[in-house]
Amino acid sequence: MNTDLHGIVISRHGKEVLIEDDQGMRHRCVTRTQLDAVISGDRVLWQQQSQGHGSITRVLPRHGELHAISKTGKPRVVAANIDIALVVCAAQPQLQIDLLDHYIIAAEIAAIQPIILFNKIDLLSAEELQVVHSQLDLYQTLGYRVDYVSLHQAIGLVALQDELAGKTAVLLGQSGVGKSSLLRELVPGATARVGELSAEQGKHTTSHSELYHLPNGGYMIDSPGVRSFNFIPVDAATLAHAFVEFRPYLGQCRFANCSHTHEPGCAIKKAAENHLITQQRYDRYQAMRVENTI
Ligand SMILES: Nc1nc2c(ncn2[C@@H]2O[C@H](COP(=O)(O)OP(=O)(O)OP(=O)(O)O)[C@@H](O)[C@H]2O)c(=O)[nH]1
Ligand SMILES: [Mg+2]
Ligand SMILES: [Zn+2]
Repeated sequence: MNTDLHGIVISRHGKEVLIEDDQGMRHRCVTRTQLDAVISGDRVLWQQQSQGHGSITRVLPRHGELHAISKTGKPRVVAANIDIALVVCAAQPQLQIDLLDHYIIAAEIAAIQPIILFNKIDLLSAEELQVVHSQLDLYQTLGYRVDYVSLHQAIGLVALQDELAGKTAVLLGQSGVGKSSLLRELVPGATARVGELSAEQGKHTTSHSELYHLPNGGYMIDSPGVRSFNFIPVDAATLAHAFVEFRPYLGQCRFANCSHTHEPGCAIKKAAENHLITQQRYDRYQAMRVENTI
């Protein structure tokens, strides 16, 4: 009779799941069909079948589960047991604040701590960098960590490495911002491919989630470049709570089920009018509510 062993999921390719056991040995495992959602970062129970091969019997309960809508429109888990979402943006491709908000809100909904990483500062003049600061200072005010880095010039990574030690982080951000490059800096020996041309897709983009060890303990997960990122629909209350600056006012509206759009006596609207919530984030809430509420 086989005994159940513990493992952590490194990556998944179709039905085959690569796991690592407590001794750091890797095994190719098959999953049962009902365990379809097993993904990088999952802690699993598994049984050895032969040298280097096994079968997963159970996926252990998760925290910090990140969902996205796949190209076919179905919700899917991108990564599991995440503590930190490293939201990478860059000088090139151009910073998209709406996308940044989407990543941050998705992280907040999943109770994952977002950290914003602005990469490729080597491409910007002092004036241009100032413009970026004026866009990202808001997020610092909201309590988020914002790091300005250049992976090419090795600027700004030391403090981040300390912050990540012992945690599990996932890399988010649009294609080309430098997620795989960051991974190669943070994880010596990582083989993540950095955007060169491939015949098939036009780009060597990362095509599946993979988990890597951080040198000071903890893990990093490189997820596929999410182009049209969209998270699974949430109700208005969950969405409002994901906007951190709304939280002090939640529960103070005249109506308990206030959508913070048109209702009289809305504490959120009032806070926005009084500039305690920025117009930009209030508008983003409205837009996301329309797009995402069930
Ligand atoms: N100038 C400059 N270029 C950088 C920097 N970091 C990364 N790049 C370049 O940006 C390009 C994209 O980097 P990747 O790491 O492949 O980007 P990615 O986010 O993993 O992209 P996907 O896998 O498609 O999601 C590569 O050509 C890198 O060499 C930087 O600090 N400065
Ligand atoms: Mg990549
Ligand atoms: Zn309200």
